[in-house]
Amino acid sequence: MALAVRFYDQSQHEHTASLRDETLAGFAATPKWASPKFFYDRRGSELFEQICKQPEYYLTRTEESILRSAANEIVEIAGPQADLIEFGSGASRKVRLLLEAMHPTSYLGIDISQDFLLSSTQRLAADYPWLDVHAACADFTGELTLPQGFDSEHPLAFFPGSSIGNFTPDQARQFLSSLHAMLPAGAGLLIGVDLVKDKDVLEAAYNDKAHVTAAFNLNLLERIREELDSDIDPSRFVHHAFFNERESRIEMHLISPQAQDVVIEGRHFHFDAGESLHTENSYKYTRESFIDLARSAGFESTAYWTDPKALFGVHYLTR
Ligand code: AVI
Repeated sequence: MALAVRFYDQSQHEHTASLRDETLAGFAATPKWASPKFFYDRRGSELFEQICKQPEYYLTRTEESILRSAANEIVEIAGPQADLIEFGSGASRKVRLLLEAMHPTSYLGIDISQDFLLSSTQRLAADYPWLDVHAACADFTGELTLPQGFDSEHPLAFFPGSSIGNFTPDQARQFLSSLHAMLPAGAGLLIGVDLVKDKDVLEAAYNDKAHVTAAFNLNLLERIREELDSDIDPSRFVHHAFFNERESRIEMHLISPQAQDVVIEGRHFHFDAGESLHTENSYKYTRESFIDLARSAGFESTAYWTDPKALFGVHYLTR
């Protein structure tokens, strides 16, 4: 059944770098890197959903429990008229807590993974027939523009999951500044941010015993092999994740245990034995260090919630 989701394809925006261009640039660099935004093809998005269910990955369930208990306060602060814009909407599960508490007129989900975005927003449209559902396929690490067709005087931006942690602090400031420029004065930004904590707890979350995070990391190479002209063999790489205390970030890498050469789009790349491809950073903030960052992008801190173990923080920022 075709459901009423208004869809906007912003993925071919001129500022959007392609998998091909970024992969070639990252493999040619020293040290080698790949952009984490390319984790999220359909399989990657499904693996990420599996990660969220792993006992070690406390982020998702903790953020959900915070949102559940803070939902009424959030509605009071945002006001009854606010429309929701979700960045990195993925499976659009956490937003349900807000939709049910707020009953907004419209919802806009923005995600880079088109199939996933469409199926999850169609589910929202089916479950909430009173809701005007919009979906924009876009890379919001590039330029931020709201699709013409989605119009709201009182938007509440929602950026859950500590996805802001996948940006460097400079990129995060830039993203927050673009969001600040895009939102009208007085609009809110509800944002989930993972907190700095014991190294063992952090490292366990990115090295789950079921190896789902490893599969998620390696899927990036599957994608390069399938979508680009490449002989790269994911089974010749291993997942490695650790907490870099100085930078306050989890780093994910794919290590080549043996020396090897790979070809991508006709270009040859050499890996020494033990050499790494750096695939992701996941920055961890304190309550204060995140508020400082948000202030530097023009936001005010209006409210903050955490869980009893202070694992995760949810900030309400006002433009
Ligand atoms: C989406 N993002 C916030 C996740 C994180 O924790 O940085 C992605 C992830 N990478 C490995 N596990 C989960």
